[in-house]
Amino acid sequence: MHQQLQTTGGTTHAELDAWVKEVAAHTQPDDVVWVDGSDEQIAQINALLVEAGTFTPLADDKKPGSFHALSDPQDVARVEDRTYICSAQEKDAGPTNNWMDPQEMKDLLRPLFEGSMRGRTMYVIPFVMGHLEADAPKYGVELTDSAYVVASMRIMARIGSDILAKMEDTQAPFVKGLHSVGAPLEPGQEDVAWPCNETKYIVHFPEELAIWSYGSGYGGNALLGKKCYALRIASVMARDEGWLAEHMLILKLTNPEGEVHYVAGAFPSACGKTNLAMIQPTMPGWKAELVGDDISWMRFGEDGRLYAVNPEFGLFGVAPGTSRSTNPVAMETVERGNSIFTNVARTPDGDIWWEGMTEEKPAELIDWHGNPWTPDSEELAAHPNSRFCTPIRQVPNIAPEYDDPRGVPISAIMFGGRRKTTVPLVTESRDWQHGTFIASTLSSETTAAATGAVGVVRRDPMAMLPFMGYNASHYFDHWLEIGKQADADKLPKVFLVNWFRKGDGGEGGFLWPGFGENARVLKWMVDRIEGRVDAQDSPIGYLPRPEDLDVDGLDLSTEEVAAALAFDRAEWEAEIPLIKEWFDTFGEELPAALQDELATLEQRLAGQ
Ligand code: GTP
Ligand code: SPV
Ligand code: MN
Repeated sequence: MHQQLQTTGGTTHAELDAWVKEVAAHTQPDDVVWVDGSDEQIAQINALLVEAGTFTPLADDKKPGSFHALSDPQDVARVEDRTYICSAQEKDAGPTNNWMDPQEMKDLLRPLFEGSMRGRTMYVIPFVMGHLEADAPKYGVELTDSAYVVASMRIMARIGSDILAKMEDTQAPFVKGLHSVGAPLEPGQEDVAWPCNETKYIVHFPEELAIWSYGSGYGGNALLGKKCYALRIASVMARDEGWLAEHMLILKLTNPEGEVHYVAGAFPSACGKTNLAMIQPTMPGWKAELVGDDISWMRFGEDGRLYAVNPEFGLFGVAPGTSRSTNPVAMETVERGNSIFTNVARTPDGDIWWEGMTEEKPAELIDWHGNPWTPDSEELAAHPNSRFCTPIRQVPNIAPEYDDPRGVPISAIMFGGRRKTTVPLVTESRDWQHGTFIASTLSSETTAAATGAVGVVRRDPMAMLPFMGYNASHYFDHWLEIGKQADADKLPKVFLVNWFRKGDGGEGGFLWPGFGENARVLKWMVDRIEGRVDAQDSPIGYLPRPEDLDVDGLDLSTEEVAAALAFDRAEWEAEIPLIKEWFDTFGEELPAALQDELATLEQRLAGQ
């Protein structure tokens, strides 16, 4: 079987060749397979995954070329408490990251990786994050003993021979991603459908541009191009090279007059990026197209504006809650097939289902534990962090600019989270520094995207708390610095949004219908950018006057709209000590500009 998959003998890239040999000698796989990314090779890998029981093929008339995968029930999300930034100096990891001395960490991990690939194949996946035609393409290579990772990386990143060839041409530097599920097989030992290890480590060595991931086969823990590279390692590169690597969607908006604006939006995990990136505006004449749904790399163009590129090639989206009414574009995208569905439920006729997909629940299912399920079952059919993994090119309304290595000029950046109270539907910051303050104090209720408690309010600055590859204070400095590099009128306007505010002091239902109706908020932002509409000043920033929000055809009363938009002084007074407590985490390192902004907020709240 493996012999057939052997595609090349190796590489002429000297550093890569040496590293592959060194890792193979240490992890002791049965064979090494170079991933060329071809359809034939991926078909073979998918067949192996079906044979191993990891994949169940879905019916061709439902989801062609697609597979259903069920993980180990203990391996369902990112593991933030097992994630480390091992910079040489502890100070460079900062107070928000786990840190260990790099040498100590390697001494701890080397014995775990020793022989960890025994009985398995080690795959070599050359990939590029962003465009191969970029001025300086950002290369990576992932070595993994998981065929599921290969099949997923094929969807999520640009991988294979073209990338390797170009790396070889220039002997280009690359990020070294080492991944093992940590489940070696003894001779004759039968494999399980989802091998993994109770012990998990997701470790970054920013100075060496290296990632060592052990014990998990899931999403952001294992697909190393995504959070590990494109956010944690890339944020360090971005700091050093003067750009931004952010947890942001990128959306192209065209209004009925034909004006085009590109906006970016940072929301913590499972807080609405994919949904907003695929929005179908409810207002007549408005058009939205997707550029990116999770990660944005932004740098200044020659015209002094900030340009954003989506470095990914696929979507790894939260499944539950996705339906024809909430996100028809996502439904259409996965209908085109070629997708992997992990930890959703399977129907008897070879399709998939998750909570929220249809109003009526199917009569029978195989749930995410692999057990029979009926609507009477107490358990959820799909895990709350179950995901679809699907090629971005299948998105019906993908913006053609997605393929442009120069990226798209950003007019506005939104920050948002899940807050039942306090944070109004939309607030415009007064300037870049105030926007940086708002972003640095961003907060949200935790979700199932990471292991741990769900629904607890935590600060998630720039929606990057789990993804900053360096000291958060220095990261804030970098944001402030970026703001000084451009004319104020060329910088994106910064907005704070909250689709998740609830009535009755947080106990009631959502005050705002969300999803396609969020376009009404986007319209107000565009009008602000174009200087067409006024706003009212408030202690927290500029707010829309209720009459300025386009509510034509919206099924809400004037009072309901006002409640969604309202600034509540008492709630913000209660927020101040929480922000202070958050800022205390950073001590003296916190940029003075952010302390100034906090003082200004307090003064404004006190009516001075
Ligand atoms: P990651 O992929 O984890 O980074 O998540 P994401 O930010 O892309 O979140 P996603 O768009 O997948 O949304 C997560 C959940 O929030 C889904 O269950 C959605 O149905 C729900 N959601 C998204 N947008 C809205 C909205 O406008 N209103 C409400 N009430 N829920 C929303
Ligand atoms: C997130 O958690 O923000 C995700 C999913 O986008 S994962 O790839 O698992 O990080
Ligand atoms: Mn994400």
